[in-house]
Amino acid sequence: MTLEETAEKIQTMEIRGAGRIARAAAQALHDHSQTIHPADLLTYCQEMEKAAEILVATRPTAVSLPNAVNLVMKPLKKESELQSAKKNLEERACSFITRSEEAVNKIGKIGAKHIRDGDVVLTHCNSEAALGCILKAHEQGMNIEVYATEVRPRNQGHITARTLSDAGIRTNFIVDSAARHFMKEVDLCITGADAITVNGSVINKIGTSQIALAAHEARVSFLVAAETYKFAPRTIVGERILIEERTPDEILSEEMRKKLPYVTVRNPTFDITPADYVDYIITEAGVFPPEMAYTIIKEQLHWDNDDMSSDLPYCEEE
Ligand code: RI2
Repeated sequence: MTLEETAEKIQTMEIRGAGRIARAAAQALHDHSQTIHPADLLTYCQEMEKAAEILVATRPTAVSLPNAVNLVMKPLKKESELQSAKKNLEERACSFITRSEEAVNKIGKIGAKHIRDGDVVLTHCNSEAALGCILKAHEQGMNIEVYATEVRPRNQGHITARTLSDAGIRTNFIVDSAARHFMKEVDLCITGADAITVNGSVINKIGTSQIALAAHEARVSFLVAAETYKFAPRTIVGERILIEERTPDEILSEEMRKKLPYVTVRNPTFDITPADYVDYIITEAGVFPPEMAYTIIKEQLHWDNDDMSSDLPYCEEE
């Protein structure tokens, strides 16, 4: 697959899920590096930088995407020779992919410890990290039941229902607006995250914050399963997470909209759940309260002040 094809698939959500798009971007950088034949190091850096920009521009919210690109690209600045620059970049891309897969696995194991035999778990959207916890608990022989939301407008809940059903887990498939109605039957909510800010707010699929609010009201635990690269370093220096707003076509056809001249369709893809409504964040490095987001960014992502001040360019002319 070419870099442009990967970018297109991420944009159209054929490749989706914050972890998956991060891995797809790393893979695309790796493949692009192998495909191009630049004459010198500077040309290589410039071409890779263009590729990085294309990938990062595909979806604005999931911070896993720029974090993955940054991990692969940033050390390019220190390179002095073309062949080793290429080799090292390709190795970093592969190592990110492996570490990402391992992280999801670890989260499943850690998260499963928070699920008790007989629990009823509610999940929203389709998060491999959140589902990993549920599947692991089931694998360990726990008798669990799940409420899975539909997830309008893109219906990612269908993928979740399919996965749970394939695993033989009793699942109740509900429309998003039924979450509060069923909350009294739920012991625990687990969702994924697209980004986590320095104050511990969780940005995840639209509707997550309503579920967290209902869980809070019902004194039901609300857990977030997220790899450490879902934490957003630049929120430390005041950058805000942009909430993607996708095409109205996902909600109402153009034909329908033409008949409703006074109606504007709004289609935000994500919302923000305040840290107050989150009990724990389960990462591959352990379980943290959301208040520890700053420490995770500093200690797990190893971001320092230099990283905060510059992003692109990854290459500098002599
Ligand atoms: P994992 C998804 O975004 C969902 O919001 C999901 O909760 C989150 O990414 C994390 O997913 P989208 O790509 O990385 O469906 O845990 O918009 O799979």
